Amino acid sequence: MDWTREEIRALFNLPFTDLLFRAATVHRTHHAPDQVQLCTLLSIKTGGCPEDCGYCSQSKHASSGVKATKLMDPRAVLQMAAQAKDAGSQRFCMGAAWRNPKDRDMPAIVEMVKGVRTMGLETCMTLGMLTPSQAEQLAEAGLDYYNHNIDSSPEYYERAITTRTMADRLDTLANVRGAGINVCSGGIVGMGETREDRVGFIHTLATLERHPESVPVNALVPVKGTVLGDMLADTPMSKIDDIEFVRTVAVARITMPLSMVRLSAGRESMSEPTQALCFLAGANSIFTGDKLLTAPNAGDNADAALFAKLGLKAAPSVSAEGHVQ
Ligand code: SAM
Ligand code: DTB
Ligand code: SF4
Repeated sequence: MDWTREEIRALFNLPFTDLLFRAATVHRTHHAPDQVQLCTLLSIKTGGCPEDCGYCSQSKHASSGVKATKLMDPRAVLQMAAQAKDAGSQRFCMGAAWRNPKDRDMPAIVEMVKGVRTMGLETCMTLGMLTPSQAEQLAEAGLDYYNHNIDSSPEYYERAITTRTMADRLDTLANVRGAGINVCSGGIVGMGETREDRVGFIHTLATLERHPESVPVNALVPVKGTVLGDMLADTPMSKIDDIEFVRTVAVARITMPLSMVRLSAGRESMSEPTQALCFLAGANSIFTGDKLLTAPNAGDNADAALFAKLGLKAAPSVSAEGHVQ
């Protein structure tokens, strides 16, 4: 559907109970409402990134204290993937703090994709901008998903990042699509943007020629030493309002009914009732484990307890060949 900004604004403006009812109805029409997909993140190359994303601990423009590392050895990556699989994860997402991969990095990246896939895990990579030929190489290796976020509305984007444009990001998404890889694209809520920016953010995703198969909705994790982390620490409005966050999840669900909506960063500091509202509003995927890329995550024990309380279960995992296991 071709959503207009007005329609998306009207969804955000609905009484909360109406919005939630509508989102939950869309959700259970297309997805099992008691199932949540489990994904595990690994930072395969941390820190020292030349980009200036104002939220990110890994930018070399930030003084967050995150140490820069080299690209991990593929064997060490496979060990981590095996642990994730044992812990019940379905998808293994590998992230690198790059503006874009260099051609000399590609053989190691391809080895990681092939190895993780052979284990029967879905593979996802997030490596920054991709050329059409790099996207082709990843597709040939069997990469299932590529994550590249638009992050915010076109208007707010420029306040958060100056070293690459929203148009650059959309080009990479087109290259990923063109190579036949599933698209994972979302953004961050709580960077000091307005409601109208959240409208523009969802509108950009929901009017892509094809909706991203996965839509991560992150709540800003304010990191000391980053532009946005420090800015928010100095203002009373230090964290996105929980109800507004749930509204954003609900509007993503209604406008992109078939996508997996991932309750991503920021869950660690989110109350159980807020997370429960997100699941009701249509979130059906989370990151497991006690670490995201550099920031803390809720952790498997907390998640197991929450799932038990809510009667949620891990979605059955799909092997690389597409068979339900
Ligand atoms: N360097 C690659 C890129 O930016 O395309 C991949 C890794 S990057 C860390 C992936 C995404 O994580 C960003 O686009 C952003 O949406 C999210 N992210 C990064 N730092 C965050 C933070 N402090 N809080 C919430 N989300 C964050
Ligand atoms: C996404 O949208 N969220 C994940 C994943 N894509 C790569 C990353 C969240 C990063 C949170 C900050 C950190 O760990 O440094
Ligand atoms: Fe680099 Fe990605 Fe962080 Fe931006 S979000 S500074 S591109 S690692």
